[in-house]
Amino acid sequence: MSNLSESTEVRPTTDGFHLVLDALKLNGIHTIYGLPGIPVTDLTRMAQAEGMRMISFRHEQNAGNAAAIAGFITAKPGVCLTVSAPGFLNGLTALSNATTNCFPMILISGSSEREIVDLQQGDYEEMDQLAIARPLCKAAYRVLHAEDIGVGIARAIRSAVSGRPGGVYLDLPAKLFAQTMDAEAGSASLIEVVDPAPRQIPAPDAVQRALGLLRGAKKPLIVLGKGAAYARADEALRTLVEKTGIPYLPMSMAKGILPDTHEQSAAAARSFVLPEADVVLLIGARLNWLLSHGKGKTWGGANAKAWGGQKFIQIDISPTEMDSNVRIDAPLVGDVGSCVSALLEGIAGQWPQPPAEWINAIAERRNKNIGKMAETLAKDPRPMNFHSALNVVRDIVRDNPAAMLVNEGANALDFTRSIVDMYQPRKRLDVGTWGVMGIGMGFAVAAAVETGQQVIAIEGDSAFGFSGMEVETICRYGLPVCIVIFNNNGVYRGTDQNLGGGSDVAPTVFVKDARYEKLIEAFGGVGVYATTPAELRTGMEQAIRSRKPTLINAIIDETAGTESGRITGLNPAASLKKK
Ligand code: OXT
Ligand code: ADP
Ligand code: MG
Repeated sequence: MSNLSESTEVRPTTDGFHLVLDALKLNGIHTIYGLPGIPVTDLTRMAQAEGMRMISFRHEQNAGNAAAIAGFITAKPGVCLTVSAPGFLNGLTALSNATTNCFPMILISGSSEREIVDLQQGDYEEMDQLAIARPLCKAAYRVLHAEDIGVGIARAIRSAVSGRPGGVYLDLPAKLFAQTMDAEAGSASLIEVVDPAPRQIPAPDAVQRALGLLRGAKKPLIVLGKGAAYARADEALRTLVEKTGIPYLPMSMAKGILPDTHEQSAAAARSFVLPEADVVLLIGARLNWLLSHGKGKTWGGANAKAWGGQKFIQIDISPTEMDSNVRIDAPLVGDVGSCVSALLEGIAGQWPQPPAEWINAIAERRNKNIGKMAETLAKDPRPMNFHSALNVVRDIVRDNPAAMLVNEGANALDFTRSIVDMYQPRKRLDVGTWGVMGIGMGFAVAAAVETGQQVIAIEGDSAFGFSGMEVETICRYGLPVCIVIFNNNGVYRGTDQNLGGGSDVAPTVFVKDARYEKLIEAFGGVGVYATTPAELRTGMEQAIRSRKPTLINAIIDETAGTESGRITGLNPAASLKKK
């Protein structure tokens, strides 16, 4: 009897949908950025029903960018959810960009049925997504059975955040979601990942080698990269800089680890310190194009050869980063926190401060540049230019140091980077390693959602166009985002001519005097048209006071920009001109 009653007892079941959500929640992931459609519409509904935050976008690329930067901001993988084939492809640029920038992110995409896809029988949105994603991310997995969902999510999380962080693809075919299994067994199959990003302690001899090199330096320099910002070793980094007295250069997204106003910042003497330094300690910064690959004119060129060139110490979690461009004399492989702590232990006693000539020479150069900049910023030209507009943004950020600053464009990017000081770590979010346009609104949404802080997005008018429709998303969720479009009527500037003399405008030129502010008004946000710094200031102050979604169309002199901003020389035609 009792056997019979046991066998007929109806035990609760769970399904693929809920296992995915439960696995994410179990690992502290409570927000999904994405876009609904077959086969994930119900997953988005159920996510809300289960108490998760489902931020729904207008285009998957922006949802992907949001997830990627959420990963950078929180050091947990940001999750993006897309539909099959086209939705997946739309998310892929962001996944790839996340991997390039070492941001932890998981792109979860629904996909069509394996049996049909593999025989290429023309399923709805058919595509072999796993194969396409694999070369573009750090790891790619597919789950076919409900009981493997826990393992799939655990592997995705670990892959995204351990070692060098990056993007992970998780392929979930439509059929998986409707699979059911015993609820208790389902719950037991989930994995709460223990220590997903283990510390990586550097070898003691590597620490001694690095200290030896640093101790002997006459012109030492520290370069802080976004890996240092990501590592959240802010106090240790500050102590290292201040205790050693070594000047430091922050890469773009490392600005604010120490306040840009710190007296040891060499940012305003960049082109002086790079070729002059004799020992450079790179902390979470790669010697890629942004650092001229560690060689050539930027680093002393022919002169460097004469005195033997710079010696490099590099702290990085990825061992294969060493020697990627030039010899690394003292590789220090480990996480930034552990490596910097180990260095600090080694310098616990007396540490020789850098020679006064080096410090004074940097100060002289820095003060000269800052003085020159102050003169330029004090001007009030009509029409407004990048400098006079950024003078306002600079004040606003100084007065609101906790605000998140999103920044993209060419001139709008480069001028903002050098003019707007940052005061706190991980506040500046920008185009990163690829110099990619289109991160703006996705980053802005995630910055607001993840931190609750005011977001200020400084956007070139071209840059904004890549993700502009997300102003509706910003209004829908009522996010405290103040978008400022630096409107100079085009890509780089608005004055190019059609070289063929035809009636089409030049490829870089947009509609003149476009009224971008009306875009946000369509969705109930606040639009501001600003032609003077005073109008810009009032608009930004009101946006911050009200925390209302605001778009300020800041009209900038259309002749003010230069081709590609500060990287003109990378245009192929620049080398033609030299010949
Ligand atoms: O030492 P020197 O004397 O040299 O001076 C330096 C510092 O010492 C000094 N400085 C200071 N002075 C005084 N005070 C302070 N506080 C201070 N701080 C610094 O200032 C100078 C400069 O300092 P910086 O910036 O540190 O040094 P430098 O030499 O510039 O650094 C070198 C780099 C390489 C590290 C730096 O330049 C950098 O980080 N650059 C990033 C560049 C980048 O990524 N650009 C974006 C890409 S451009 C292009 O690709 C664009 N596209 C094509 C496209 C893209 N990207 N993506 C996609 C998906 N499709 C297409 C497009 C379409 S940009 C673009 C749109 C452009 O149009 P918009 O309308 O959007 O924008 P506008 O141009 O505004 O019109
Ligand atoms: P930037 O563009 O600011 O110069 P990069 O993106 O080029 O910075 O470099 C970031 C580096 O930081 C990458 O090589 C990455 O492996 C490394 N990194 C990321 N997180 C950590 C960490 N926690 N500890 C050590 N290195 C890290
Ligand atoms: Mg422009």
